[in-house]
Amino acid sequence: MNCIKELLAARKLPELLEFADGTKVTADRWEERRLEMLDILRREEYGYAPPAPAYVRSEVIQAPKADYANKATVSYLNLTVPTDKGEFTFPIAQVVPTKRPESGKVPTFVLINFRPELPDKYFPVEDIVDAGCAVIRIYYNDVAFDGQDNFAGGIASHFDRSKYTWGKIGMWAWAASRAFDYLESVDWADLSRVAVIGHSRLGKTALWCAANDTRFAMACVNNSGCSGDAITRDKKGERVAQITKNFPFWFCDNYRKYCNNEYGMPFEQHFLVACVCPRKVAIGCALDDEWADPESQYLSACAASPAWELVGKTGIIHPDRLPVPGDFFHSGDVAYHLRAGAHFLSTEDWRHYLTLI
Ligand code: GTR
Repeated sequence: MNCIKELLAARKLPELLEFADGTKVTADRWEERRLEMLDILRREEYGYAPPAPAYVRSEVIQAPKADYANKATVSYLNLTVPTDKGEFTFPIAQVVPTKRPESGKVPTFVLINFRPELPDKYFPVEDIVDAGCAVIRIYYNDVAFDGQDNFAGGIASHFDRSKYTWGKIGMWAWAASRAFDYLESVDWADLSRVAVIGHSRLGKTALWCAANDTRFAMACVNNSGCSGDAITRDKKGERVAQITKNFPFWFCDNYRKYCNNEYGMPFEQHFLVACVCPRKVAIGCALDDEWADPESQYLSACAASPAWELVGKTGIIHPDRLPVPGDFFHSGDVAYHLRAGAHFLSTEDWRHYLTLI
């Protein structure tokens, strides 16, 4: 029996390795296909974002200070970017391990988080610096308010909606890319090992960010579920109808067309996962997170994997069965883990991501 193949066939997914005109995708044309899928996802789901700004200016607002038994240096900065309507500024926190290798450069996470506090239940600072990694933390409401404000505040108010149709997921993702712009100006970040990480709606954001911005070596996508990593067709828990009713401002207006019409979508969420190929994706799931649906997340990792195989990398390497809590499939470029417990970005999840960066 070929268990996973059968489960995938039942979802009747649109072809990953076929161009919209039906032509088969070959290894040398993978990038072309990736850009085609990104365009579909921008048009139908997340909206179009402005291009990268001409500059990112940084200003220290709280000078570097040793903390966490002096294992980390913590500072706070403002990042400022030009927009269509003047400059826009948002704060970041920066945590750099005091002990660094001879090169002085360390792998770095860009964490888009729900709260500005440090430490935070989703931000285990000591575990991260003990693993030799740095973090740039963005507090998402500093970029765009997570609520219905008719795009009147934050970065949204700096661009015309007739020009850019982006929803809030797109805005938070765009800000994470600005953090990468800033990293290009520091001497301590290993730019070949920068991961973007987020949980839940911010897991969707991390995945969308890495799909668009090829400078990120890895996306750590924690419990992202609906409109993130999970296959939408026949998904359990949250569906397009609920997410677009409760959070219409996360997406572009087109996405609403697919309420109760998932089979009409000319795309699926494994397209989004595959847009990170040939770089790494780490998908983290929780057993009790039925709203996200770990099975649909796993199937998505499996369905996206042929992209990596096409270009000579490895997709998810897994047994031919559904995962059980404690499973982690980390030997391929598409990594997946399932832990016990509820919807959360736990230190246990972080430990997986820290081994993968
Ligand atoms: C839920 C939402 C999910 C997920 C979650 C979160 O209410 O339905 O898609 O994003 O919020 O971000 O915590």
